[in-house]
Amino acid sequence: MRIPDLLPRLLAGDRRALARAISLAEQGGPPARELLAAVYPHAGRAHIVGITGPPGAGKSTLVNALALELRSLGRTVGIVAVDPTSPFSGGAVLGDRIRMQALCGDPGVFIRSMASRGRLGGLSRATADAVALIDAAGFDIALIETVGAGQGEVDIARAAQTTIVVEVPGMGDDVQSIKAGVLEIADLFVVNKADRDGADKTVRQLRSMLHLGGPPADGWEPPVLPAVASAGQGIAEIIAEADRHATHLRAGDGADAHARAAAEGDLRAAVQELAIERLRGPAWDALVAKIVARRGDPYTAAEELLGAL
Ligand SMILES: Nc1nc2c(ncn2[C@@H]2O[C@H](COP(=O)(O)OP(=O)(O)OP(=O)(O)O)[C@@H](O)[C@H]2O)c(=O)[nH]1
Ligand SMILES: [Mg+2]
Repeated sequence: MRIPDLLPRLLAGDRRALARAISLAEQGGPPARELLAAVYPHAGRAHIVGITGPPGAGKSTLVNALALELRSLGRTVGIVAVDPTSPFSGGAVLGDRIRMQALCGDPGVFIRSMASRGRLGGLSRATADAVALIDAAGFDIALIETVGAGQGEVDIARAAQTTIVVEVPGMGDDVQSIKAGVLEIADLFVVNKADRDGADKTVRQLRSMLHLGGPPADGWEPPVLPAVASAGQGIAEIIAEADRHATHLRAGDGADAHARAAAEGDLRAAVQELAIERLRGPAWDALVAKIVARRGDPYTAAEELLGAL
């Protein structure tokens, strides 16, 4: 389908057009850029919420429960499930599909799994594009599920306006088990599996860790909420707090700061993609060979290439 045919259907919220648009964006190159340029002015209305946390914390179950609750409130939801390994890794993704069947027939819900295959800039780029397309298609909320596995979660958190970090009881006394960097990106903590022993303790520990950091610079104290995602408990409270965070961003300069950081990230990625695309060729290959042979270095080679642009 040509972009001029795809675009009006996408903007009307057609889920099949949206799925095709995301596939097109994933392929990268000039058609992807044409599409993203055309939708850009139509995006920027959705509330983008990232959900991250360790493997098996219940992120997918939580996303499912949040989506059901949001639908009952009449709000539309686009879900991007980011699988850093493979779309065919089996269990988790298959389980997610089955779990999400209750949502499948609903035109107010869109679900997409992303895998790390593909283009330059990788998963975080592809995720940001998918979210922009969901946003342009008019969905009220975009939920991004990503497993907390390192730098990726921080990159993806950058695409989200509100980041929910999911933990489970049983951190014990080892508060160090909360990875460095995670505290900084969390706008909301959920202690899921609160039907298990030790949930209260984990909630208390997280709250005191947050207090140790002193009053937050932006005036937002991340709430710590217990939940039993598998039983739908605590879900309404999470939505209320996410809404409150969105309001907080709009009231302060938080939204602007976020929008600036996101725009800068988008521009940086675009410059990188276009520059490399233009520079690849015989001269590029010759420089690679020189660097391999240690007859040249990457910095001098980069200067040479950019000078030629
Ligand atoms: N007891 C209990 N189990 C839960 C709860 N929420 C989810 N689970 C179970 O925990 C397991 C993992 O849940 P998922 O939702 O797949 O977790 P995830 O974080 O998405 O896992 P990955 O995507 O593989 O990292 C499943 O067996 C869920 O049924 C909860 O609140 N209480
Ligand atoms: Mg999952």
